[in-house]
Amino acid sequence: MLSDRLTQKYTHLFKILDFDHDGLLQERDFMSLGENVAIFRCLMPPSEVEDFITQRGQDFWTQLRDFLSSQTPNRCNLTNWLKYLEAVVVGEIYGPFDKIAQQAADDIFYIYDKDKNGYLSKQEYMCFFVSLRVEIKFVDICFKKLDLNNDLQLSKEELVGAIKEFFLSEDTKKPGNLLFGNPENYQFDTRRTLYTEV
Ligand SMILES: [Ca+2]
Ligand SMILES: [Ca+2]
Repeated sequence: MLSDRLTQKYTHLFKILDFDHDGLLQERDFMSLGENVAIFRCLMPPSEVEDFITQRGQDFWTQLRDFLSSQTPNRCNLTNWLKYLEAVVVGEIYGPFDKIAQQAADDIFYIYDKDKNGYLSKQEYMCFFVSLRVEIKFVDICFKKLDLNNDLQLSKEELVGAIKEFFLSEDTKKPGNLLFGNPENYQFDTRRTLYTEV
């Protein structure tokens, strides 16, 4: 059984990924999100990074759909999403979560480390935030907390640590909880939507 704390964080992520805010994750959410990321990353076709974003969105959806095929109902409502992440973080589906966190950090750096210097600047992290439509007012506090050594940039190690804390930690004080904004106060960037389970 998932703890309240992890449920809150995973629900926060669900709301971010549910691009059309209909209470279900569908293929179109990942396509729209990918397009949004490409726009805020200022990518112009042809672009290898844009192709990568599209591919990752498709891969993610395919993996999720495979999991859903054994669930009832077989669509991705919040309940199934929580079940899915619970299975992922204990290493039940794709192996150790350490490897998944490393891969996710590699992907985030590939997309958002625009100047390819091996660090995410605040500007680059802001692009991550905005492209996921996380409310921008949290960006300063989140960046500051995630930047553990206060060098005003995020290293890949800091990001990997934050990803692990977000998905695994029960401790409400861990900086990684703020990776995708404040999970205690989800607000969509330009409009608010009431959530109902579908
Ligand atoms: Ca949706
Ligand atoms: Ca950079």
